[in-house]
Amino acid sequence: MDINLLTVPIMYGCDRNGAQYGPKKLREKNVVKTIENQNHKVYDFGSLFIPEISESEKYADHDHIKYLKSITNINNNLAHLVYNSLNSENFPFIIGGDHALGLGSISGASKYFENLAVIWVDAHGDINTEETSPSGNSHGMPLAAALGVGNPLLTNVYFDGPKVKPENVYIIGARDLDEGEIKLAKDLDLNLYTMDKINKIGLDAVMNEVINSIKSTNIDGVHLSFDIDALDKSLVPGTGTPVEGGFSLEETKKILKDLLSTNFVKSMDFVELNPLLDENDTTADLCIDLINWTFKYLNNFLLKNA
Ligand code: HAR
Ligand code: MN
Ligand code: MN
Ligand code: MN
Repeated sequence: MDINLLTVPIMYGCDRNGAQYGPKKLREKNVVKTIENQNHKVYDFGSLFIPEISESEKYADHDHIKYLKSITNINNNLAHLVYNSLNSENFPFIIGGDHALGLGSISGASKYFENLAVIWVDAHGDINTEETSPSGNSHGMPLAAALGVGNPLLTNVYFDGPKVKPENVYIIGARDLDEGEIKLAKDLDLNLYTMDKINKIGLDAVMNEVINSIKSTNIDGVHLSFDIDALDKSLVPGTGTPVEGGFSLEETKKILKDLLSTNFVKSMDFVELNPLLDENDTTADLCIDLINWTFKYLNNFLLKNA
């Protein structure tokens, strides 16, 4: 199938130097060829424009959310590219950069699909708001904003209001949630599969539950947002906020295979590689392995009206 590769070299969402070099590193590692070798046609649209802002201006737009206006603008632009990709029957594959870009991807996919679901594979929930965020880093907020919760500049990206319904949100692999995130997940009754829960009922059962749940509703598209820190800390030195107790490589591949072979994933983010933190490119090489695996199982793309 046809893939639109969109890269978003941002670090304003994590406020840590290096995440902006993820796309460059993965291009050097032949990410395009990797996808093509799995029999897809790749249109490389290059990187989104990221304005240069000095450190001293990070709180110019908001006293807690860093680089708020730039994050908003970048996500607005990304949303339109994702929407147009889907509209032209291509699969948008978005490489970051930090996870703040998830808001733009979801917003674009949400404009295209009537009833979008989001699967968020991550050590974190990324459902903080300006009130609950301990850091002010917007990569901890995109999923909340997509649910319509948080600062209006974020919740109204691309079009006003919520982009996804709480019952259509699945978080898999969380093990580092802030207090406010736990409360919001509970209040909204999100489908939250923490690592504790996964260890209790088993990954097989979790994947079956998620897939059956999506199949049993009238969801017409799934956006998969994959944060590499879902993997165990020991496997991903090249990411900004690694957390212990995460997935093994084998478990990660099972998650990706199970989700992608169902054919309902229509767009995907791949985020949070920080080449400056990496050790001998081990994380970058792991990313290439996972991207190869992803596109091996992404097949038989069916459009919503096909
Ligand atoms: N929950 C913390 C915060 O909001 C850390 C967020 C984390 N990092 C990510 N996102 N990589 O998944 O500041
Ligand atoms: Mn994340
Ligand atoms: Mn929609
Ligand atoms: Mn994370």
